[in-house]
Amino acid sequence: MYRLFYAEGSAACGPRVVLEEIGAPYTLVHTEIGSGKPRDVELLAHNPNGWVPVLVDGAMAMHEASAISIYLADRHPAAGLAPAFDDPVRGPFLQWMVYLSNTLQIAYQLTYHWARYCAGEAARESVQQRSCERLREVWGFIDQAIGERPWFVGDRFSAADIHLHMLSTWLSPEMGHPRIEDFPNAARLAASVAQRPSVRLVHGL
Ligand SMILES: N[C@@H](CCC(=O)N[C@@H](CS)C(=O)NCC(=O)O)C(=O)O
Repeated sequence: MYRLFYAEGSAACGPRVVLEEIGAPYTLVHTEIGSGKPRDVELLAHNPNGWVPVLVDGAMAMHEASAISIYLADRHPAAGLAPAFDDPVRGPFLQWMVYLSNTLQIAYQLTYHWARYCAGEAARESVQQRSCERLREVWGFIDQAIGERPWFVGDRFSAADIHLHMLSTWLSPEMGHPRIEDFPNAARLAASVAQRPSVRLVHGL
């Protein structure tokens, strides 16, 4: 039985969709992640950053949403959520899972965790403005990469589509972010992912 340290609307949603898709039994550990709020002691033992998600699988615990999704997809190949090791699109799959995590997620952090990226309040506006610009640049790059294809990697649905959809739900035009509709290929893909029962359950659609 997997355990997932979880908070609604957080980076834990993607791994939870993966758990739903593979049909493995799991329990959620609902976790406080509000700024300034104390963190669950067990969460901190597994991830001293105090972030969700953390996946616990027996004696193993790991953090990082995209790594958790890859781990789960590889452990349950019958679900077909990751290309096999000898599949020609295995490389691109890993590339996009890492890119979503280390480039697109960071563009959001400049909005939601701006204080991590500047020395003080005086620079807040500049950092958040750059976040909006960066989100437009990175989503534009992803949109071009998707092109006419129905899915992000190869010709089938994968954990990369789940991760991309999750990140599309973080766009906040009220905060100056672009809209997903500004990127028609990404919007089409995210809309397809949003039809899945797993995604409707986790994202409350
Ligand atoms: N690089 C981590 C980032 C996870 C992350 O940013 N989690 C947020 C929720 S979306 C969190 O727990 N934030 C609490 C905090 O920053 O203290 C991942 O991809 O899993």
